[in-house]
Amino acid sequence: MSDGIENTGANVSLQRRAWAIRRNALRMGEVQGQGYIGQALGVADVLAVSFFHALRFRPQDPEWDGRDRFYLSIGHYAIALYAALIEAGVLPEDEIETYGMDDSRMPMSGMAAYTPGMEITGGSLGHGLGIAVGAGLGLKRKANPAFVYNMLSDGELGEGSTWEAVMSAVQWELDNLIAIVDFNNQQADGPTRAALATEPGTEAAKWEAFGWFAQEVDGNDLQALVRAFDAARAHPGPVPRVIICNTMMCKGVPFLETRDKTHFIRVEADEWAKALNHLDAEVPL
Ligand SMILES: Cc1ncc(C[n+]2csc(CCOP(=O)(O)OP(=O)(O)O)c2C)c(N)n1
Ligand SMILES: [Mg+2]
Repeated sequence: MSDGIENTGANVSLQRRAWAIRRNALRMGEVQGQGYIGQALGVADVLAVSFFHALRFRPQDPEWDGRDRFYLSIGHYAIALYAALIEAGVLPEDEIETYGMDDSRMPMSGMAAYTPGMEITGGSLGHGLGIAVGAGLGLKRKANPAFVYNMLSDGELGEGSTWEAVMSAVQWELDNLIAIVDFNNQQADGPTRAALATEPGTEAAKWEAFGWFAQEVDGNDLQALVRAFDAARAHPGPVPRVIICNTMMCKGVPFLETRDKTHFIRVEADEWAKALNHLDAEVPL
């Protein structure tokens, strides 16, 4: 491999990567009997494309200076990122059984100091994009060509600090910044649009109005995601880029997809096996 192209996805399909991410997340959820499983299942396709198509990184050297940064704003999505980092070989699979336990490297809310590949501590929502703006600016000043990806949630669009970061990124012409919004239309107490709508206009139009190159895609369609991630990286203008990913909470496990409250799920002991069996019934090549 040439220097820098370090993602390991060449011979494994993205379908298989997404399947493995869902499976790893379910196994972690089972350790605690509960967790942010709906988010992990929903965003698995976005993470598969991020880690196994878009990002340049070295699994054995997570702090390589040339890596693309992946900043997870949403600390409660840590289970999803661990699932991807395990599949990427940054974290070992046998640590799944420590998930959420004392002294684990995989606490339930993401902590940068604990976990290789967890670049920021994102539990207090609304700060990830601002941190990414600072990192993007720093990389440019050091002439480091790496990109900064920030995964944030639709709930974070209700935070004023997110929109300060949106404006700053344009001011600083951060063409190395790619925001990924997991728009599952859910937040802690119900539908996002009911809590604080970021419309009028489509979500993409809002970001465009601020000067971003914006795309809106089905976040559970791997091919659409590949196209959007490629276009985000290749866009020629001196502007930051956003991909708004419309995802479905609990995607891939039908009996969870239809649950009413999915922000934090408690799953009965026998249902974990049911969920895993459902995934295992059809293993993508
Ligand atoms: C600044 C801040 N306010 C409130 C919370 C509590 N909180 C944790 S997750 C969450 C929901 C945020 O929306 P979103 O991330 O879209 O939720 P999800 O899609 O995961 O249900 C809230 C309000 C927090 N972590 N940080
Ligand atoms: Mg949400």
